[in-house]
Amino acid sequence: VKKKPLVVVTRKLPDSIETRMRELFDARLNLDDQPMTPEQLMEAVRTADILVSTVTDEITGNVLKQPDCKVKLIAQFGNGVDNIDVVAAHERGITVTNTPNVLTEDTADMTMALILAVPRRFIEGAAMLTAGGDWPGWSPTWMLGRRLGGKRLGIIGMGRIGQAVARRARAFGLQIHYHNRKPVAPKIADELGATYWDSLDQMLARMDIISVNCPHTPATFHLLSARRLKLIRRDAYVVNTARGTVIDEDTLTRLIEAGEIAGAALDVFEHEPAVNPRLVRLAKAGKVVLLPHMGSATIEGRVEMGEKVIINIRTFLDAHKPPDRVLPNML
Ligand code: 8YV
Repeated sequence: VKKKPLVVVTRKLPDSIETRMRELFDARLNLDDQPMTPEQLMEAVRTADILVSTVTDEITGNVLKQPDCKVKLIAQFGNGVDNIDVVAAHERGITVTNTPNVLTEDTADMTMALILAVPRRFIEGAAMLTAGGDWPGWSPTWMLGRRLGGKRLGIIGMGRIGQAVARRARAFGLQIHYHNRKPVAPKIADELGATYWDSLDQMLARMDIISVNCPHTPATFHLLSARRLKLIRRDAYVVNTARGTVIDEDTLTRLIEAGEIAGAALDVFEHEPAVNPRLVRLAKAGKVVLLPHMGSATIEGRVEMGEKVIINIRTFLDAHKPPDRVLPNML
């Protein structure tokens, strides 16, 4: 009898996915869902044929360059693969896959919610009532926010998620602008009514709301650097559902504190799960909205991500190229 491949799964996955993995593979599941320590991760790549990883696993070059590293496939449960040294994996002949598409719409929904959240102040309002706060009753001048319609939204990264955000934002009456490595196809730009900015600097200086929707790659680390953040208008908002590392978070925090940027809505942070206490203070003051990395967190999405992981593993084991391979030149 052929031995089933050992598949080590670093985090707890939806029940239906774990059941299927047990049927198909010799699956070593992580039932108590504690993130793996660096030592456990080192050990996992030495014992597993296949590793199912998530954003919380730092799979560095050091982890992969161990002489007795055995793993042949790293099947990431997630779209972003910035936690994996893809170049080091490639050099060692290790295949890396991710789970694109299935989380696009959910992430775009959450981005849209965050685009609304700070200007329309609904988190602040809800928090006040939830805390049993004293509501003086309706007043013509109370809890006023800013209208979305007619404002300019600047999307950084016009891939699948950026485009899904643009479609939603257009329905809310926002004018769509974007910066990307290259313009999208004219047909898509037309459909989205989207204006391309080759210069990120120039776009930043003119937008009312900026939404970060690009992956973290070496080229996008601190893309919103201190210098660029200073180009943003005083009455503008920054939204990030991509990766915290794309923004110089400390400078963003300082600029909001100083009233140089109106506010921000952040689902991701530079040093997750740590959240800068100064951002928390700004949240209490209604200047920012903070979410704990929930962009793709739907039951449906997580099951579909798990199904994609299984397809990638099975195709790999059938000696075919898995559909969602990530190659260094894609970064
Ligand atoms: C996932 C994400 O929850 O897919 C991504 O890139 O940020 C999230 O949707 C996480 O990465 C799981 O690995």
